[in-house]
Amino acid sequence: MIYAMSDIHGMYDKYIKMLELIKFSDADDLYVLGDVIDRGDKSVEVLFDMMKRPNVHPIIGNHELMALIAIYVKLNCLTVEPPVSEDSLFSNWLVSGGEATLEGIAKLPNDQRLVIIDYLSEFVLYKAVDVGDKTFIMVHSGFDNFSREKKLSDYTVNDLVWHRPDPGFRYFEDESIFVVAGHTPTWAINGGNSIIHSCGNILIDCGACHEGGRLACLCFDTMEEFYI
Ligand SMILES: [Mn+2]
Repeated sequence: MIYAMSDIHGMYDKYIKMLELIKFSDADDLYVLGDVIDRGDKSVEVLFDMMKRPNVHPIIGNHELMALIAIYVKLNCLTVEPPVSEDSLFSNWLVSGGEATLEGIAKLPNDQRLVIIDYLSEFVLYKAVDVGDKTFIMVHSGFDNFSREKKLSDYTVNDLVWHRPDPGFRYFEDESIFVVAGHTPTWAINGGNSIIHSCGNILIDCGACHEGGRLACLCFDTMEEFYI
């Protein structure tokens, strides 16, 4: 079976309970649509579990992007031009929930810190899978600057991780193509905490790290929805 979940946000216990609920096995694949880290206090634990499973496939979210830029700038691997300062990048990540993640990373021995940074660097921008007669395009937030004429590879990382969706907007004419995204919690769209299906959009961030929110998981083979 092929599954997707999103916006785990350091909620390790919910993530593990979900793997148990779906009886996740070596024969399955799980796509994680970004924002694995920040806000919750067990981001490092989630990342270490994901990386030991070759059938868990991470896609980048804005929180991984913020973390990577902040960390690379601190490590002098990346320079930034004014008016963006090193400090503002770092504090921006920290106030966006990065503090808990940084604390988790800081507790690790040096070699393990690098393992985390390497793993975050491997997150891909998007992924498309065919299941039966449907195609699921998975991306953290949806598509900014969308055009039906563009190829998926034409979008920048910022187009893919910061977009706020319009659930009434159909991206692709072909109704067998679905865009699966997280990033915007469902409570901010319709006040609910269940997966939203609308005009070829499937929005699966049900607010795992928010009060009253849930971690959602969707099975593409059966379209069954799971919640913790
Ligand atoms: Mn996000």
